[in-house]
Amino acid sequence: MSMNQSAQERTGRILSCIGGIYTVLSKSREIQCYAKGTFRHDGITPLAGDYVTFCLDQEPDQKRNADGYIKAVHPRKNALVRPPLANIDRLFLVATLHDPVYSPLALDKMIVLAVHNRMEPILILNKCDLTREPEVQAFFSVYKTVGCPIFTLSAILPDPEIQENILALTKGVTSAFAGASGVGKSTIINALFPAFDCETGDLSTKTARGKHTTRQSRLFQLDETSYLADTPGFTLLDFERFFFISKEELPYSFPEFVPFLGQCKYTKCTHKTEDGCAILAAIRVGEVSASRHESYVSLLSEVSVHKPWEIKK
Ligand SMILES: Nc1nc2c(ncn2[C@@H]2O[C@H](COP(=O)(O)OP(=O)(O)O)[C@@H](O)[C@H]2O)c(=O)[nH]1
Ligand SMILES: [Mg+2]
Ligand SMILES: [Zn+2]
Repeated sequence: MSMNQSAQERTGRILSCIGGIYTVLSKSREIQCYAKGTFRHDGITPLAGDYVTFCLDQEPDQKRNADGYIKAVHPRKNALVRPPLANIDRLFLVATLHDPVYSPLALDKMIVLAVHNRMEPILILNKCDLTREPEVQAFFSVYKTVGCPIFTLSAILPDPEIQENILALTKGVTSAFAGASGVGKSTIINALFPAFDCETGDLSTKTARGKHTTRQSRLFQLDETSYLADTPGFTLLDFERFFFISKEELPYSFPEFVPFLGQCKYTKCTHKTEDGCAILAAIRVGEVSASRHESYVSLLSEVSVHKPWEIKK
């Protein structure tokens, strides 16, 4: 490679970061970079999933074991602080009716966070082998109004058709899996992507091991345009500290509410109990589920306690 070429700016995507060295994927090559840019003064830390501009060093930095340096982080679609990840398009939310029993409020909060952060939610109800059909139907009837895809499966008894349908949703996007520990995220990922080889197991062994390992995030390239975040899986706790949403924005993060917003009798309707509320009317005709509305009311009181200056974009 000529000197001239090596000074050029290039673009790529960060796959991982270990000890301050970023692995940047650029034109099918993995390049090791350190961070050196004005973005550091703005308090921006490059994350796995970031699109970046980088330069190759004229001479590879032996001491740092790097080939070049990141010069700029491109604007993000979204970013999570824990796990540290940027630019996630689809969030697969895994829930179970047994072992562990899902919490509607926790699941609804995850959906809010996904929608608010421009991640498309996909619901997976796993461990259906442990669940009776009426329970599955009850889950379905609550969540079908949300309008996002819903899959019911048993990860230990893989169904090729369901797998194909889930795989299709990972094409051309960056996906991540979220849900409580033990719901089967790793088992599902392993069934879908055998090359990936996630660690599965019960909670106790994982916790014991977790003490010795740091939480890393890594993007796994599935094909030229598809990526999967390799995280230990994240739960609501990881989101909690970053739950910045105003009470005016909250109803917009319930996708099934959106067609009715603006149709209430009072323009300042909070959709809790007001007369002439279009959301409450939608519940009566089955277009919004009562359980989802209950979660909305709980979340409304939660977000209302944040002072406006605590709400960050
Ligand atoms: N019965 C049943 N067990 C499952 C299913 N999926 C996963 N498991 C088990 O649930 C436990 C936790 O799974 P794991 O994939 O590690 O969960 P994660 O913490 O969400 O990654 C493991 O013992 C799995 O074998 C399922 O569909 N049915
Ligand atoms: Mg796991
Ligand atoms: Zn209303």
